[in-house]
Amino acid sequence: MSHQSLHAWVEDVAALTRPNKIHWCDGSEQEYQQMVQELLNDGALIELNQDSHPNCYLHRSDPQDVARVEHLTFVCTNNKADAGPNNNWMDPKEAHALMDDLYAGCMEGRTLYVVPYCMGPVESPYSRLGVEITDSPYVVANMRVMTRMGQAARDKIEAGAPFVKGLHSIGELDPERRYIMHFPEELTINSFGSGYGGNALLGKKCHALRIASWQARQEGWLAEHMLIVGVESPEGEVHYIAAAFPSACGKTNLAMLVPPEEYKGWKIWTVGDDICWMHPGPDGRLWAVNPEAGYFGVAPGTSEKTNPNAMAMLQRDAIFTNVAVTSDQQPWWEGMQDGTPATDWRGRDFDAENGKASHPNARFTVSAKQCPSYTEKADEAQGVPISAILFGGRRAGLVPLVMEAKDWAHGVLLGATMASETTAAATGQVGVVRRDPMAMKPFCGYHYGDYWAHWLSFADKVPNLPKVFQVNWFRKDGDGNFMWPGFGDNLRVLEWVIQRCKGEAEVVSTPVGLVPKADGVNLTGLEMNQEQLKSLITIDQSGWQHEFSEIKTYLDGFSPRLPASMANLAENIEQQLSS
Ligand code: GTP
Ligand code: SPV
Ligand code: MN
Repeated sequence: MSHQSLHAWVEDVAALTRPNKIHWCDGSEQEYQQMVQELLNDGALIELNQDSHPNCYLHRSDPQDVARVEHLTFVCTNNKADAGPNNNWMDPKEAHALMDDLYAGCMEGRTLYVVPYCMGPVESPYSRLGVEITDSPYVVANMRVMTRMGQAARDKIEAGAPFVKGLHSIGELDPERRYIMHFPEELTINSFGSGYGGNALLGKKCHALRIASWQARQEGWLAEHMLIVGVESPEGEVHYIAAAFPSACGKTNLAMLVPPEEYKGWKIWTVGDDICWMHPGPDGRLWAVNPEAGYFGVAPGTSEKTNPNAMAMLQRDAIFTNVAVTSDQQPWWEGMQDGTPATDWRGRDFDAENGKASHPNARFTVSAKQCPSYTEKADEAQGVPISAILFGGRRAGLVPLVMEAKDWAHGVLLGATMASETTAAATGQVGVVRRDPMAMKPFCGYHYGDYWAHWLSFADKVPNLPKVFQVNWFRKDGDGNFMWPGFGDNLRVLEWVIQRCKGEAEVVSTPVGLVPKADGVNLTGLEMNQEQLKSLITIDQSGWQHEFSEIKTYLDGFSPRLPASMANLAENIEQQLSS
């Protein structure tokens, strides 16, 4: 791909979509301010209280365009089987014809923005380039915060570096004419009819996960839906942990947690909150970079108590989407300790009878550098070495607070068989338990059987692999209350995880994994006692037997590409559970 092909592509797209104007984004502050001004003028952005929240704005999306749309998201591979049962598939020719029809003349009266971006630190060998063409200035403003957008990326592309081509139009925001299409073999993304989050900010889920996971398999690395956090002990030793939790299941919160009071001298360093690209390093460890430069985080539930670092980074230079506002134009959402909503996320006078003030998937967009726990490691070319990988989700029962895999292959099985309650991050029913392997169900750009085989292949390639754990912050008691305090107190679990990585702390071996001893997790300062912790880490044999019978049926759905060793391991664990 070259300079020529970027310009030729932009010309082709312009001929198809017929915009009034073409704007090549340079990513400058001046350009951003100009974009904001235009958005303010036409009402797409609303100024928030500039005294309390300088440079903060509110966007109200179309009420029918508030989350990712998994049923309208497709992976268009030449061979249907390559997309796997985990993806919607359409023939590439058919998909292109459908999209070209939608794109014909769709930018009439609008500006076409060319958004060159780099996923990952610009000078990193692990980084990847892309160009998003969009007719949404809101998308451009968000892409500037979320990616390294502008001239530096364009220069590299014009010098001949390969790039992913993403074409996006909001169309008429008609849910009946909305598609998110991926052509991994062409390194191309086509998105139409939505202006929201992962549907529209194409660098994020479309490029950095669906397309990148495809490339990662071919090239021997991993593109994952994981946060990256550094945990520094009082002795100054830092361990980096990557964790895959499904959407709205706690990645942003874990990535920037504030240690509990008892953890004097401990520090948390945030490298990433959503996406992690991992490569085998020269020292035989896995090294991770965060391809993103900003956070598109869940607002509801974020408070001084749960996530003070997020509250601090949201005081300035942030875009809020679908939050409520107070009478003095400050952003507001459910869970916030101060303020009262005057206007709901749709701009109506707030009426508690009428439901929530903010949308459950209301979000903030903010530069990573504004987070008090930001570390310059997030901009280092080689990334950070990963000591442990966590898989987690929302499970009201069964899954213990923490459990360690017996080896890499078992860790892959833990990831492949995880399940979680659905959340408002995607359209559809909320609170239904579904399998979400590696938190990648909506994002894996190819057949899960091939994906697990790829994960398993690291055992032969990487001598010092991270240890793998499964965690669950969301166990509930009979009254429906969370049994574990979560948030900052999750550091207590991370401490145990790090001890295990260092070969310390004892475990109890069970058929499904290694759990801590009852006094293994530090509870100092918590109201919880060892008896309560025990109920969080005890393995319910018959419950797990039932789980494994479901797991086996689920895994069978991926044959013939399901790795035989994985099926055997599941079988073996089930036998241990029944003996
Ligand atoms: P995406 O951006 O959609 O990928 O979500 P995420 O995984 O980053 O989730 P996030 O950290 O934004 O958390 C989602 C919701 O879960 C928020 O309302 C949080 O307040 C809540 N949450 C996060 N961590 C915990 C926890 O440890 N315990 C409990 N009970 N809730 C949590
Ligand atoms: C998620 O849903 O996992 C997100 C938000 O991080 S979105 O960008 O909409 O995908
Ligand atoms: Mn996410």
